[in-house]
Amino acid sequence: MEINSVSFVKSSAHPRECPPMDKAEYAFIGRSNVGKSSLINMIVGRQKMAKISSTPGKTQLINHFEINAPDKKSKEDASWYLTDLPGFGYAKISKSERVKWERTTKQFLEGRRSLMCIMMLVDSRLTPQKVDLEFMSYLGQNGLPFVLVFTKVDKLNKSERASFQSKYEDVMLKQWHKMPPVFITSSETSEGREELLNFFEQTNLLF
Ligand SMILES: Nc1nc2c(ncn2[C@@H]2O[C@H](COP(=O)(O)OP(=O)(O)O)[C@@H](O)[C@H]2O)c(=O)[nH]1
Ligand SMILES: [Mg+2]
Repeated sequence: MEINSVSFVKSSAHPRECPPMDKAEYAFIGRSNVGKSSLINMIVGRQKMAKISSTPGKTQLINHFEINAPDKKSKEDASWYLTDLPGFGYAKISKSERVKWERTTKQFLEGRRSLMCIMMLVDSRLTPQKVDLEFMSYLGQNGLPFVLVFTKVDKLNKSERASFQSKYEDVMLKQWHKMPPVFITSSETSEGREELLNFFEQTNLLF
């Protein structure tokens, strides 16, 4: 899929400041440093669209990006939002900041009716982290649809590459009946980009 244009819409400190819910939307979430901003940049093909932070935990804003691309079916252009959400699980964050993050994020996820899917990012080098599993439980309990996106697969060696996914699934399937859709990505090599764009294109049709 080709992208015509991408633009930064706005940063919002609170869900009520977010742009109108008039377009299909996909929200990227995961622990600080998992690669959310890098993945958005990789998808849109622009190095500096979403800011890549070297200070984890710093971005506490909801960032909306608007993508415009030709639609295969209608032949007209379609536009939708990719949303970069504040990261979680940053060790040095204060309790009050964490509570605030949780309130704002949950309010956003539960109230954003145009949200088609939550892109749950996890680092492919790590075994399932407690905070990630807990967050996915919360999504499941609230009926919020999500897919699992493995990041940084360029950092895996051959044997890690062969086994990371099944190791992850072994843990997850203790808690879930089946796996959500999975995407395997690298912002370094652009692996997974076509699959993600196809997913957005297909899912946009449901809006
Ligand atoms: N090798 C590699 N590094 C990555 C990848 N994605 C992100 N990074 C690095 O991981 C760090 C955190 O990335 P960032 O996108 O800011 O994470 P965020 O906090 O989730 O938005 C940065 O130093 C990125 O360059 C990837 O796919 N491969
Ligand atoms: Mg970021």
